[in-house]
Amino acid sequence: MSDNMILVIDDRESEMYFQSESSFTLQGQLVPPTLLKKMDESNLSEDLPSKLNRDGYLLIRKVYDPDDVIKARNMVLQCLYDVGEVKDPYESGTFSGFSNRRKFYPSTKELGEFWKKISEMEQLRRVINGEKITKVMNSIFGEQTVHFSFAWLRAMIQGKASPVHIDHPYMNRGTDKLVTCWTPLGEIAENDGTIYVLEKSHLWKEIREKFLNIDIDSNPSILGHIEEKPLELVNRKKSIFLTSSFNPGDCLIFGMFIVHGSFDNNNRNGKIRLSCDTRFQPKSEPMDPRFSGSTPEAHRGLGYGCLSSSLPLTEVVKPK
Ligand SMILES: O=C(O)CCC(=O)C(=O)O
Ligand SMILES: [Fe+2]
Repeated sequence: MSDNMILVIDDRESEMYFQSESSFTLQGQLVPPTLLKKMDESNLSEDLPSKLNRDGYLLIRKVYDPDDVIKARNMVLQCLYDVGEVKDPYESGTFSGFSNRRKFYPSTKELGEFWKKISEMEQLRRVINGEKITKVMNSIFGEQTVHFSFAWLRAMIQGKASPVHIDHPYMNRGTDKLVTCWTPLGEIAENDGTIYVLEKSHLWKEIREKFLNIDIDSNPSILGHIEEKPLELVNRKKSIFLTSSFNPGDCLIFGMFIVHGSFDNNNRNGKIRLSCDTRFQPKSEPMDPRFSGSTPEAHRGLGYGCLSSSLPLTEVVKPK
């Protein structure tokens, strides 16, 4: 073995997670520590556009005021408490194992309206659409930016995870100058079902070609997510899961073609993982009409009822 190889291995090891008990699983399957690496952190003084181009993502800490994030979190939790899904005290964000949501909101339409009301609360919008993140987005695009009015608020209980996918097939009827901003609402530890991106996957031709111009709403039989198991995909492409824990105030920004998903929420105390994803683009570019305006139709015309989180936390859904 050459010196060079030893150096490479040492360098990788210092960045990997070495836990005696890995808490990272995907559909119950353990993710070997050798396939995990910490995301690189960026700060606002860096050349963010080139870094986003190069790495496919930007992890930026302390973008939002943490107090605002906690206020948004507590507002969401209180709404979940009101439908019986969160235990007392609601601020702890512990799943009750029970739900009254469907009793109060029996139809998809009503469930969607309930989720819309929460998603549009001022406490949440002050964070996810506020001045601080907009400034970051303006500097990334080098011009004035705007956000989709639609927001993807997610509450993930133990055992739940988002499937491996890219965002492009879900939101490509406007400009391709579009980024996702993933905002944790509260602390998210490594075993709380945190988000991952696959290293360098934004450059994979295979995925780009497979999904380019695919639109999940124009053909209902098309699957938006990637069918191959993430562990198999990572091994086949000789990639790695890049991930992190998060604190209130942090955000993760990435483009439409990077492969990502979330690990299973393995928190043993029943802590719900709360996050919200939003989309930003230049103001001068056309916006996907499904996600703009005061009553965004979103996917399949269901509005906020298209989101799996609009369903009671006790109900299981198949990813689309
Ligand atoms: O929060 C998750 O589990 C997935 C988030 C995601 O897919 C996104 O932000 O685009
Ligand atoms: Fe996504």
